[in-house]
Amino acid sequence: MANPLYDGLFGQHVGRDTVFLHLPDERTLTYAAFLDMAAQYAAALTDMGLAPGDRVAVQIAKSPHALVIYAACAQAGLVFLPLNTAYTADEVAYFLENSGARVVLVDSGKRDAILPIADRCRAQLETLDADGTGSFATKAAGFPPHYDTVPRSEDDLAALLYTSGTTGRSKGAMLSQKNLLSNARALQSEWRFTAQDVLLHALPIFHTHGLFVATNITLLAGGQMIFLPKFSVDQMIDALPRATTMMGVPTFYTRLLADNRFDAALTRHMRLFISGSAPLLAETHVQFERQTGHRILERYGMTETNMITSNPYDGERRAGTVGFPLPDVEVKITDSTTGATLPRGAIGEIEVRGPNVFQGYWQMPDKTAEELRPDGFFITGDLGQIDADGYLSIVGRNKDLIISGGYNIYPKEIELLLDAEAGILESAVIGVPHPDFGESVVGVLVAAPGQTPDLDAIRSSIGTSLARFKQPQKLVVLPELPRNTMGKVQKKALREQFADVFA
Ligand code: MLC
Ligand code: AMP
Repeated sequence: MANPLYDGLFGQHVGRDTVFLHLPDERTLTYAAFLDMAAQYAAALTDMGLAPGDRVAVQIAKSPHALVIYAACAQAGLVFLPLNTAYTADEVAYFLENSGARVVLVDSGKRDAILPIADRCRAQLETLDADGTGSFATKAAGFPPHYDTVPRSEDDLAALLYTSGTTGRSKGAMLSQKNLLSNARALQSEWRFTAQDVLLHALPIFHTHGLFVATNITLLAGGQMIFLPKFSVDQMIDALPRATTMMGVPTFYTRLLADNRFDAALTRHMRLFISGSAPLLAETHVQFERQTGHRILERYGMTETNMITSNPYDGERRAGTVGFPLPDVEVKITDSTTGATLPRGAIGEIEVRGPNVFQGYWQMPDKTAEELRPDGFFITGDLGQIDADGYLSIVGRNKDLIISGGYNIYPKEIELLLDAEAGILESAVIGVPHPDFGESVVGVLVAAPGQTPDLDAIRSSIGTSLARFKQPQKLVVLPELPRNTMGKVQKKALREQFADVFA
C-alpha cells in the first residue's frame, strides 16, 4: 500500500539535483537534499515513539526545515499541526491540550516558555531553529537519509489546522491526504504550474495559503520557490526578476503598488500573479493592470475547504469576483435561515462540496454538525452571489470575523478577554477599513458603573495572552453599546461609527 500524499508531492518525479528552494544569500536546496533530510526527520520522529495518526505541533520560524517537517510527517504518516509564530504561550497551550500533540517543535528562544506547557500536556518538546540547528536537528542527524514511507490511505489525516471559532475557542480542521492532494492537482492544472516555474514565496507557512496552495503546487509540478523568510517590499523587488509566478494576500499587492520600482518593466517576464485569503479591492486589480500590464488572478478558499473557486487562467479575470468553482467542486448559494438553494443572482450563504472539503473539527462533533451538512455541503459563513456568467462574488460575511492582512481574527476571543478586565462592563470588537491590512481591529468598551478603565493597563494585560496581530489597534470607551430591539449588539452601527479611524 502506498502513501498518496507523500508519493504525490514528494515522490521521485523530479530530478534529484533540481533546485527546490532558493534561499537568501544565494544558497539553494535541491530536492535530493530536502528529501534526504525529510527521511532523517521522519526516522527521528518515529524513534521518539510516534505512531501514524499522532499529531506533531510545530511553532518555528519560516525556514526550509519547517517544510522538511511537513514532508517528514507525510512520510511517517503523522499529522502536521503548524502554528502561527505570533501565538503566545497561552494560545499554544490551548492547541497542545486540544490536539493531544505528542511532540512540539519550537524555536530555541521559545523553549523555556513552552516547556512547562508541553510537560503538562505530556508532549515531548524539541527545538528546531531557522538555521537548521536545535535538539531535534541533532537527533535527526543520527539517522541515515532513508526511511520506509509509512503506508496511508487517502482518507487518513495529513494535517490539523486551527481556525478561530465564533465562540472564542479555536477549532482544529482535519484535513485528509485526499483533501490536500486533490486541491493541489486541481490548482496545478488550472494555473498551469510546471517544472519551469519559480514561485516567489513570501507568505507564512503555517496557513493554507503559504503551505498548501503555494508549496503543494510547486512540489507537484517539480518547480522551484524563492523562499523569503517574510514579506518585504525590497526583497520582493530584488527577487522578482528571477521568478515566474507570485502568490500573496492583498496587502502584498497594495504595498508593492505603492513603490514606483514596481512597474511594467520589472514584471514583464512574469507569468502569473495570484491573490487570495482576503478581498482584493477592484480598484487594486485595476491599478495593478495599469501599473504592470498584468491582471491579478483572484481565488477564494478557506482552511476547511482548501481552494474553492478561481478566476480563469485563460479568459476574463473579473475584478471584484473570485471566479468559478474548481473542477469537482460544487458551489451553491443558499438561504441562511432555511438552507434552500437560491436562484442565480441572489445573495446568500456560500456552501461548498467536493474532495477538497475537510473531515470535520477535531473532537468537536457538535461544531462539525453545525457547519458540515450530512450531504457533504460545508456552510462557509461567507455571503456570495453568482452572476449570469457564473462568476462568484463574495459580498459579505455571515460570521463575525475580521480579516487583517490575511490573518483571521474572531472578535469573540478578544471580547472575552476585554470583558474580564478591571473596570469593564462589556465590550464589542469590530473590524474597520485599514489602508494597509484591509481591515483592522477596534475594541469598543463600556465602563462598569463608576469606573474609569485604564486603557494602557488593559492593553498590556491582554497582550500577554493574545498574539499581537489580534490586539485592538484602537480602544475606545462608549457610554453604552448600540443594541437592536432583541438586545443584540449592533456591530454594523459601530463599524459605521468608527469607519474612518484608520483612514
Ligand atoms: C503583522 N502585524 C499585523 C499583521 N501582521 N497586524 C495586523 N494584521 C496582520 N496581518 C503586526 C505585528 O504584530 C507588528 O505589530 C507589526 O504589525 C509589524 O509586524 P511585521 O511582522 O513586520 O509585519 P509585516 O511583516 O509587515 O506583516 C504584514 C503581512 C503579514 C501582511 C506581510 O501579516 C502576512 O504575511 N500576512 C499573510 C497572512 C496569510 O498568509 N494568510 C493566509 C491565511 S490562509 P507591532 O505592534 O509589534 O509593531 C486563508 C485561506 C485562503 O486565509 O484562502 O488562503
Ligand atoms: P481562513 O479561515 O483563514 O482559511 O480564512 C478563510 C476566509 O478568508 C474565507 O471564509 C473568506 O472569508 C476569506 N477569503 C479567502 N479568500 C478570499 C477572497 N479572495 N476574497 C474575499 N475573502 C476571501
